[in-house]
Amino acid sequence: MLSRRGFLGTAAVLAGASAVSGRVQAASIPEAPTTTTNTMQPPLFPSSGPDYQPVVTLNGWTLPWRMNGDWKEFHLVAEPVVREMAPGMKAHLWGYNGQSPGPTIEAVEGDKVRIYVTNKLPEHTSIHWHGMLLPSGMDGVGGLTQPQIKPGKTFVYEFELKKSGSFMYHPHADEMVQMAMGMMGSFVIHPRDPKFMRVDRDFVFLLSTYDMDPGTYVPKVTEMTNFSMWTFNTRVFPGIDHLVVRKNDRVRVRIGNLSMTNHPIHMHGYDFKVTCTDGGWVPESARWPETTIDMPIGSIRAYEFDAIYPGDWAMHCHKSHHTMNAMGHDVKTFIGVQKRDLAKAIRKIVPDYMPMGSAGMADMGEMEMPLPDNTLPMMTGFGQFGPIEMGGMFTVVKVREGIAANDYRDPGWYSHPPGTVAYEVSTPATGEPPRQQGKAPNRPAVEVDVVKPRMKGGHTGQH
Ligand SMILES: [Cu+2]
Repeated sequence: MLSRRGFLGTAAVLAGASAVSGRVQAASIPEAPTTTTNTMQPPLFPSSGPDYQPVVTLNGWTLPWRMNGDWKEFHLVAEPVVREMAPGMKAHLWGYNGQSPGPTIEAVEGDKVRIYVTNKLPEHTSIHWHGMLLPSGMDGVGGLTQPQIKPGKTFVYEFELKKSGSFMYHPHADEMVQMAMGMMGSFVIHPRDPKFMRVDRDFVFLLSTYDMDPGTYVPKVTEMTNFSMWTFNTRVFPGIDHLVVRKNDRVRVRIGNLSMTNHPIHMHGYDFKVTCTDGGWVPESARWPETTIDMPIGSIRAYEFDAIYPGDWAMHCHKSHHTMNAMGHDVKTFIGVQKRDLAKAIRKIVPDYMPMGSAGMADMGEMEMPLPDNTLPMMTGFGQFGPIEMGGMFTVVKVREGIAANDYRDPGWYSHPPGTVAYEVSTPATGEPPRQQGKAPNRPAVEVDVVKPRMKGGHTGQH
């Protein structure tokens, strides 16, 4: 599914190119592979150098490289892209090599990397390598450590990977716009010792947010707080890949937060420990059990667990508005309001009018509401028992017996062993709910003044 962009042009052949130095001496710039695929691509196993278990990127891919002497060479192209956030909705973003986020870069501790960056955006850019230990002039801060990369130009970054761990890349040029437009990617450095912190499955993705009104295609780049699309790797439920895991595998999940708010990422069914941040590996003595990791802004957390409990386990941001898709912020709360009479009156003017949400909003998960083009339902998606009523930052960790190593294909919904699913009982006729008789012993009675709730503008909230 990867296509070859072809050679982007031959750089000037340098005299004495056999001498090893830190300068570019390649006869040509490496190809820049590109893809328009937005499903998880298979892991890219190393063909030379130390062995490692490659990562898989949710709804993403790893950038192929080439060896040139002892340099590992990559080529990123910053450019406008179209990203499908979930079937039915496409966003016009900026990204790298055909997608947003850009491809994951993978290399090994001690590698010397040479990363070509070609700018095909309408404005200048740069790339900062978040969390890396490198020479100041390779840090990618436009104006501070290098000139900006003008449209049509190619720059080269060269540095040695000093330590293993989880990192990211993003522009440090017109950042507010370029990050709001989706310019970012993951950068994973594997330990030189193949046995150190080895896992069987290693997932990576970024948290990012976009302000897109229903029916629009381009995020509003000036938004500071009021985002509407909450994404794992710029995908929303039900468009986010599931994390398919073989029972008893050691699993790592690396999450980077390049959004403008924190996200408490919660995984069901397990407890686990953070083993790595963008600062490095966490010593064993400093880890504590968690079921929710509050992801700070501009940082990475990787957690690990042994996949001993089979099942379909939800994994999501615990801010409930972040498991919703764009709704427009003027949706009113109608819980408790009897809208039947109102609806009758409105239908005389608008025949299709349908009152919503007087019990809650769950009915929206099931209803096929007419939506503007390029708009996802606010809450949607179906599981084996019915509507899941989610959107945004929600996916499923599927732990299964009997799948092959490195097989990430969707195994379908979990087949629950008999007697292990919550079930309905026939409801006995109920009388008065039981009440505690008398006062609790040795405790003084408390007089409570019941204050009538204040009514707003004469509206009682009930009829
Ligand atoms: Cu969140």
